[in-house]
Amino acid sequence: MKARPHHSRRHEWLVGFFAMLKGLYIITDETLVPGRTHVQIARAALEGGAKVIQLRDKLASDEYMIEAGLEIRRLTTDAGALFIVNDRLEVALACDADGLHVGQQDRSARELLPMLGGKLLGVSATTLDEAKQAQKDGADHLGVGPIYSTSTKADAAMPTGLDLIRSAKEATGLPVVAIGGINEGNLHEVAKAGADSAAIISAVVCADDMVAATRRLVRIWADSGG
Ligand code: 3NM
Repeated sequence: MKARPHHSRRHEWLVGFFAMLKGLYIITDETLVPGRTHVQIARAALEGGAKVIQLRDKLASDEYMIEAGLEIRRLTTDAGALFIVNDRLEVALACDADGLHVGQQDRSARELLPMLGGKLLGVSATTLDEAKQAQKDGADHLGVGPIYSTSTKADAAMPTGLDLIRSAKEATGLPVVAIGGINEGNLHEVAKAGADSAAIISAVVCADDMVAATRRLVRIWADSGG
């Protein structure tokens, strides 16, 4: 599914998106395992059954990200998966990604929304207040976390625990993507806590076999009622 809705079709598009935002959401990261590229990670995650791929690179040039993003756009379209770009509006637009994800430190949702042309907009929240504010600012889904402690994000906040998944969902009615420290040992708790999706970096990117690791996570998610 591709994000080309006219404004009047946004509701219809979002309903379709909510159905797709269920399951494993794998975020690419080229800094963890030297030589593993965004495209390789995305390809493996999709082969393993990921439903959403996010291209995330805090250091690379827009040009570099666009080149990777165009390939990930093709791969996600072929797999029937969603493609989200972290932080970089220009990259999301150039690659025709399905959406953009921003953190609390990135450009504000309110500022970005009019420039997104109907694409999805996810916002990270670490507290219930941030979740409510994100919704007011126009977010259509939330990234909630870090649920557990993580060393993948240098400036990650203190772990929120699982309760924020349900409270953010109840307070906003928005789909919730849980993130931070999620792995094969705790994914079942995240599914049972009511998350729509689980966003994962290191448990896939650092695995010896990224396809097999994604497959195991997909299985755990399904077996836990996610
Ligand atoms: N954002 P891992 S935690 C990118 O809390 C990111 O908003 C977070 O990586 C947040 O799955 C995080 O390896 C890192 O813990 C997630």
